[in-house]
Amino acid sequence: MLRRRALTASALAAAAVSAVAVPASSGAGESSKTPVVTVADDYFAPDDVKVPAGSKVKWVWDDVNTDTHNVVVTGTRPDGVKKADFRSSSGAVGITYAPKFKVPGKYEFVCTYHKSVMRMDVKVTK
Ligand SMILES: [Cu+2]
Repeated sequence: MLRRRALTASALAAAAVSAVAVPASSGAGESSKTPVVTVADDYFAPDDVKVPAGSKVKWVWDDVNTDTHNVVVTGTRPDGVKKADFRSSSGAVGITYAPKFKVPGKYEFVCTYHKSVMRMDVKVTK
């Protein structure tokens, strides 16, 4: 398990580097990079992300997954944000999900297939 996490961490680092190289299509002048979260069997890495309002967070499904996963916001979310606003499709591999966070506050996400172990927070600052 430790070994697996280490591999994922280096894959994450590589993904983060390529994310920096690709400028955001909107948000002129923004230089902030988009955090990348790996969706794996059965955890999110990292499981705590902080971004300024207006940023995206990009979830990327690990290529070696055998379980089905999704990313769904829980009841822990800012007022005015609907549950339907943050819900990815479900699958094991080949999925990316990169919603934009406009409303500041704390968002909790789960994989609905592995709720007890796959949970994470996104904190959006003003
Ligand atoms: Cu899952």
